[in-house]
Amino acid sequence: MSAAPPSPNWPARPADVPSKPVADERGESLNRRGFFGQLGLASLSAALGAEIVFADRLPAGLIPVALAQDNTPSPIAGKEGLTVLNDRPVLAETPAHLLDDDVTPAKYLFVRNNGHAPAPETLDPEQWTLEIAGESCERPTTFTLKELKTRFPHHTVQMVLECAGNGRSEFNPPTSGTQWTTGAVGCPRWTGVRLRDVLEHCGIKPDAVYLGYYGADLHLSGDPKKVVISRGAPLRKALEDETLLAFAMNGEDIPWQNGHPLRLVFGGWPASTCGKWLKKLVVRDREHDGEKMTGDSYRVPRYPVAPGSKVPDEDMVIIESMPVKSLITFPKSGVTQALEEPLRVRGHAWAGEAEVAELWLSIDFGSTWQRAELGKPVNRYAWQSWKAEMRLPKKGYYEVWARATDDQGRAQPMILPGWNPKGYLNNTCHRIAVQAV
Ligand SMILES: Nc1nc2c(c(=O)[nH]1)N[C@H]1C(S)=C(S)[C@@H](COP(=O)(O)O)O[C@H]1N2
Ligand SMILES: [Mo]
Repeated sequence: MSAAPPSPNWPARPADVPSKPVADERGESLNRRGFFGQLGLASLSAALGAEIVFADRLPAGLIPVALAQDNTPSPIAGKEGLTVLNDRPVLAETPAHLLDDDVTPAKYLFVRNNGHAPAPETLDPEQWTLEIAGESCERPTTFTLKELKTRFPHHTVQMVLECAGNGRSEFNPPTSGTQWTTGAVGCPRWTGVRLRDVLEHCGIKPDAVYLGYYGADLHLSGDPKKVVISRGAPLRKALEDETLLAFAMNGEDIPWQNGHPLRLVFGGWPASTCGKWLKKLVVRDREHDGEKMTGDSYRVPRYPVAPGSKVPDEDMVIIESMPVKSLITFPKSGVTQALEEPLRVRGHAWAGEAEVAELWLSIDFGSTWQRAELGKPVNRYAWQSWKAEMRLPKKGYYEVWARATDDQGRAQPMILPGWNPKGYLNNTCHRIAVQAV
């Protein structure tokens, strides 16, 4: 027998917080509370074109996911079917159903640029160099990419890459930054040399505590002296087996927008730590103080705060491990399902530095849960695939919700985790719409 289902932890939405507009299928703006003020359940069902079967369990104020989705695709070079959120800088996320592969193909890996990507003709692997320096590096050295590849053993690790702001669009009140829905995540296979091997070769002084990176991208202002982003991780993280200086992804060159010819990859940490178009690393005797290491950037309050709060700087802490999370990658949201057939559902789950222990599914807005079959990760920091067969009791509109629990007993919240000033770490249950006919 399976363990008890995860207990509901429905968050109280503060009554005085202004609701965020949500675009409906006709492109009209709906106000979450206004929507339900004007429309009853009957008109909601009419808009969906089906009866909401578990309507008695539908939380007040929740927009059915079939009405809340917006998958307007637009092309960028080398990418297929991604939703482009911005073009300067390029920001593009992946619709959930395109993340169905166990190993994310290059064409489906999201793009998050803080500045302008270096021009492709400047990214010659033959000419590329990486400088290792910083006050806590014994022997500062500049390697050519060729030297890195020939001097150090190669390792291949499949690792989740997820922007800490993935899911930001759902926070209320809205927070500034890219309004990602669910698609700023992927899990390709990275090949490179271990950062530890290279750092040990250069010598790490006993006072070293942090590693910072610099890339070759250009600041949005066009000022070459301005740094786009310069983050990193504590030395203990930098020295892990899985931390790579990656020169290949899925056995090929890393795509241009994703950091070709060299990028840093940390397992289970925000993707902002994984410097692209990598030119320089600094071994620091203090917490790295590069661009986007301070203030609200990639930081969250050390205690829960009321939505909309101002949080003192000294109470903000750097995000480390990403939280437990999952995606339903099949079927595509909005699918029509024959009632006689079992509904086959599958997806992936991941939990930062932890492992996913359980995956539960609900078709009745989180009232009851069914356990899915969950696979093991191919290695630490890879996502885990899961699948299940479900039975829909009668014709009508359903939502499938997926909820993962990690090996520390932490589960995804059903609607929203704690609000924070920059809208990071939204690991809400993913929801898809299904209509049984
Ligand atoms: N040089 C450089 N590295 C960078 C960034 C950047 O703008 N420039 N963005 C970071 C952030 S915030 C994220 S989420 C990931 C995105 O990686 P991707 O574009 O390959 O998906 O790269 C990180 N590394
Ligand atoms: Mo990010």
